Amino acid sequence: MGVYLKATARAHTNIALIKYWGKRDESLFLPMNNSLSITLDKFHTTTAVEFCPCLPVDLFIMNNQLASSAEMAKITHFLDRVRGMSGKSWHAVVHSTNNFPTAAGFASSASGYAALAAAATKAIGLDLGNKALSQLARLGSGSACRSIYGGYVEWQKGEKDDGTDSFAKPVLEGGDWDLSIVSVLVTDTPKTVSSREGMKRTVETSPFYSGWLDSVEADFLHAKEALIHHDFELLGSIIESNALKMHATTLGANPPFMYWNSATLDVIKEVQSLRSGGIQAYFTIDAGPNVKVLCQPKDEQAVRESLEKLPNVQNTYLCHPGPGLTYL
Ligand code: FM0
Repeated sequence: MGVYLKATARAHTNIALIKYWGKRDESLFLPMNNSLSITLDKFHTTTAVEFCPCLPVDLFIMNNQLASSAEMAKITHFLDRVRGMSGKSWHAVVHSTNNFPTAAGFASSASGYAALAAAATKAIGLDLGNKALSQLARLGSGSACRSIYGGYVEWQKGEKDDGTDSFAKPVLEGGDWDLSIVSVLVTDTPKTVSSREGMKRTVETSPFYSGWLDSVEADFLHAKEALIHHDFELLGSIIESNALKMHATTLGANPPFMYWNSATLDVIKEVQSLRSGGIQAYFTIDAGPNVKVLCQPKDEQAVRESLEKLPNVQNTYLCHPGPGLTYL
């Protein structure tokens, strides 16, 4: 049999319950704090990688379009690591497809780099375990290290300078506790400050960043306890407050910035009013204006209906905990 260096992998996006916000090492994507996430069932990236001696450069095709040279350079940088690990120097064609619109406000870098790490290493003949895959995915985008696993996942920040102790691991299987995540789309306009730039500016300039660091470890530990004990009210109140603290740090940055728009606030208010009416729902917000609302399956329809009534809500997507990496 001739050489046939091709593999296809799929990874799902994740939503952070306790946010990764700030790096202690930018080139190794080492975080300042531990984080916690849910991998979502609805949104995934499927990536096929084929290495071939016939290629003079890497090619990256995203959703059936040739990627920009900037995107291509990032993929080549990532594949260089994979080539370095394997001792092979061939270039590759990377074919990646999201089953959700890339501009729809859902993080695609997490599922994207998790799927790429898995497909590229398998194609080139490396047999990495999930821990090594998580570390590799982290080097493309921090949050990608969590998308290796399904269900509820923690990313241990690690202490070492070389990053060998910074990787994700599962906390709870999705099937152990079914929660609902209503993903609320308020705008599909790309954000002006990327999470990478936003966290860097915040670490470097925001006087509120020390407040984040002072409290995030307790949030992480309490949220993990709440997960393990299936204590929804406790989990919800911690994750909501953790998201607010993250966003508060951006207001203190120089220059200051804010990920929310007025519709974001409308959703926040609606979630608060749902709670006053006896429905347990809690929000979280990543580096953008869209909101994710966490509730229990018994309340998911009521939560969704009330959010869809808001004039500035464009769409809602109902998600549940999803699977980890799969190979196709
Ligand atoms: O996901 O600079 O992974 O924990 O989404 O590529 O490492 O895109 F809310 C913000 C994700 C940040 C929280 O940052 O940054 C989280 C955030 P990179 P990411």
